[in-house]
Amino acid sequence: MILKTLVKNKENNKKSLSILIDPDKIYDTKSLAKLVDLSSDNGVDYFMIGGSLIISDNLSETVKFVKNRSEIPVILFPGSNLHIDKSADAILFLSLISGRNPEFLIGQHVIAAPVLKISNLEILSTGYILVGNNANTTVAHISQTFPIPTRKPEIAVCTAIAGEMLGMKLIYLDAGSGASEEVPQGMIEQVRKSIELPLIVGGGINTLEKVNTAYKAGADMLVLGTAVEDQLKFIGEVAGIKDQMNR
Ligand code: 1GP
Repeated sequence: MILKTLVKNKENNKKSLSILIDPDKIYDTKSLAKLVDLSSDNGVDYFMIGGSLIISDNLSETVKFVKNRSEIPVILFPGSNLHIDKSADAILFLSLISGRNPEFLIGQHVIAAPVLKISNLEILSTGYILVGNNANTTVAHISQTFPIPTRKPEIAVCTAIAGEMLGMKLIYLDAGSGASEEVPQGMIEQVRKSIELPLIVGGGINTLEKVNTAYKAGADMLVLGTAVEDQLKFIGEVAGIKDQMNR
């Protein structure tokens, strides 16, 4: 059970690391194999597979490939109710609580629910909070929502508290894939202090300094995508920081 592990890790202040694989971005099997092997060797905790678009039809192939090659659990990170693959281990059942688009708050969920109910996927109910100063990103455009501005941590705090009160099990602060500005340290700290739930942080984390800062500010799990695609050796370096913190 992934949720149980995440809750226990949070209680013990143990950090975890997820690598995001966007099926649209990694085309050749050789580089995907390398990414998976390096992740296994370095103790990466989870793979997340997904993205807000998924233009290619590589999703189920990617999940299968990763599952065949490693023991690391695969969590789907869906951009819509079309992005379900039953051979994964779990799915982030995301409600986009920073936005006010009913489709992404509850609409897609209603459509996906019966399919998910009969799958073996672990359902991870997640309050998904987009952060950033630019509504000009893929995720903002596709979701037709505005992110929470980086200088408004209090909105993120109230949103996370509401998510927790609504019974969600995880909170995910995301600056969006490839973001030029990551979720600010102060916002992570304030959200961390306001909720008991495990806190996931991602988007634009592309240096070891940012990794350190986000973990220290209170992120229980970091999600890294773009920086890993750019340089596979980043996996080992980040895992090193995580291990050091968990010692
Ligand atoms: C995006 O948080 C993830 O949803 C990862 O972002 O690709 O910027 O690492 P990056």
